[in-house]
Amino acid sequence: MQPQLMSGNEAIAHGAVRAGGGFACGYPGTPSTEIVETAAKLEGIHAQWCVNEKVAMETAVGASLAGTRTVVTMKHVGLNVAMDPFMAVSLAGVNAGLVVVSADDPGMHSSQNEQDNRTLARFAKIPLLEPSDSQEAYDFMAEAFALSEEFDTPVMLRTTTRVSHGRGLVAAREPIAVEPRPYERQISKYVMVPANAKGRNHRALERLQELRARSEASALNVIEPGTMDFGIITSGVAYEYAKEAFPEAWILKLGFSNPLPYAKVLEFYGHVSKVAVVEELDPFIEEQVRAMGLPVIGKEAIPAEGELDQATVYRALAPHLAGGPAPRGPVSVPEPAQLAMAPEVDAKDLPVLPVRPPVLCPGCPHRGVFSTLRKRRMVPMGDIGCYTLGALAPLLALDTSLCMGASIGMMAGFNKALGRKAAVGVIGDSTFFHSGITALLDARYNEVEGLVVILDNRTTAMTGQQGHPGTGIHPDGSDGPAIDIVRVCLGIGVRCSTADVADYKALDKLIKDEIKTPGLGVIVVQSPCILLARPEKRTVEVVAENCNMCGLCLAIGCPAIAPGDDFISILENCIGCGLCADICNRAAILIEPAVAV
Ligand SMILES: Cc1ncc(C[n+]2csc(CCOP(=O)(O)OP(=O)(O)O)c2C)c(N)n1
Repeated sequence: MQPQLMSGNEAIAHGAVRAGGGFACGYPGTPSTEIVETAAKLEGIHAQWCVNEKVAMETAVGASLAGTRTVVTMKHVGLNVAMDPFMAVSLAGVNAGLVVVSADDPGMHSSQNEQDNRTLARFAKIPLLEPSDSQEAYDFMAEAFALSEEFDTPVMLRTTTRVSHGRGLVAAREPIAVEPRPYERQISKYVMVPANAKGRNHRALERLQELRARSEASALNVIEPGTMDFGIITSGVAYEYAKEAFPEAWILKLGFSNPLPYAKVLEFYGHVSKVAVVEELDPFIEEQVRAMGLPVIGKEAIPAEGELDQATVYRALAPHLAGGPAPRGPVSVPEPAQLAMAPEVDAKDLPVLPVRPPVLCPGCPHRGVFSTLRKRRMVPMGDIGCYTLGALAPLLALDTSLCMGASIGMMAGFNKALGRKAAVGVIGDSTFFHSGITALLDARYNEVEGLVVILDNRTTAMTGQQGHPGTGIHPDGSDGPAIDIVRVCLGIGVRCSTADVADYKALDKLIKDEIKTPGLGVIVVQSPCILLARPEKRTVEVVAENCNMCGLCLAIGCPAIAPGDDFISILENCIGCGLCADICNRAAILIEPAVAV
């Protein structure tokens, strides 16, 4: 078959199937999401979304114990949620191969923090594989499953945004036939009580030594000879940048980067007299090389934040080469102009792009909720989803956003500490199921005075419209049972009412009344994401003589409303949700059918 163009995420799913993988699960999170989405379209593998990453990890361990090669996927912060089972399964080990994909996001393209999860593989004493392109993402899956079974350990396959989302040609390999691995009862291995865990911990430490020997011999850790007296140790996508910036340098490419192959590193130092480590984010390899007592150029030159690129790597290291030890072979450090991306570009030659801050879509139902909430004297504790954009100007309707599910617990703590209903928690439907639900149980148990607004837009909008327990939609598009949020709330004894932003005035009143009512209350705003609902476009007109540019409608932050000198105008991207007409108190905005609101 001809090589196919695939993103790294697609390649991981295909690579899993080729290597006999039969189970894929995870929770959406950029840049990991498309792995489960791709697996859901492939034959021979079951794919499912789990309610959160912890449940996904536990589900994956169950599938592995049942004898199916399994891949579990999440974004870097998702692994924080899954840390408890992750650390324990390192000791318990696996039955069929278990691969944990951690998709990290250097540069925080769509994340609340920047963390380097290579450290978490080391922390958990498990092997770490780092593909640098789509072909490797595909090939490394087979290696990962094999290592997992041979060493009785979960294996982390760590990608970053550029590997996950970059596309490259992938040549399909021969499918791997997998022997069945029936489940065997092994209480001392799978029951992590202290007496058993001690033995397993000892085994994990022994395993680490055996894995180091394997990493020394692994074909994934290669020395690529160069012609300069300069060597670069690198892994993942940073390899591509290093290679392009210094095509004549010696390279030690670490595809299997934990445990670090000490002997191979020493061998590498035998070829060159100056070595740099090129890695994104933390000095993960660098610090281990330094601990070996070896001199190395590292984070004093290479940025420890954000993404790298060829030009950054070149600019960071070139000064360290000038005046260095005499070259052993013919040396030519590429001139800046030789780099694919010229390091020095005159800003005046670049096209000026307008600054486009992220903004809620025109017609987004979250906007109506924020418009009413911001009128109340409550501290709005936010959460993570599209609705986090409500914190930005001009809405300024959320005071906090910490991590998924935090809004309800923060609201509870705030109100308890002050002894009154001072804060409101604002949370999306997917986030509610992910980790808000336990905080609501807690608030009920602790008799919190509070209000929770659940923005039930019937999807996980932020990561691209995935299903969740509230919708029942599976990653292959099929329908499953949908769980009713209102009944969940009522079931735990919490007062719960519903609203729809289409009736803005009723929503406004409901929020006002609920704030005044003692106890804990939930309002579920049942208004579907505008990208799902795709309502018929209604025309909105401005009555110029009624508009005095008071700014009320502009304050809802709709990208379809533009200020003018004397009156506002409605732009073409308006979908006619009518919120601006509801908000205007001068009848300056009319919505078709021509009804002055
Ligand atoms: C621990 C963790 N997992 C996943 C994500 C990625 N993520 C951000 S918001 C979100 C869910 C948003 O869905 P919802 O709460 O329904 O809000 P919406 O975007 O639909 O408004 C996800 C999966 C994350 N930031 N953190």
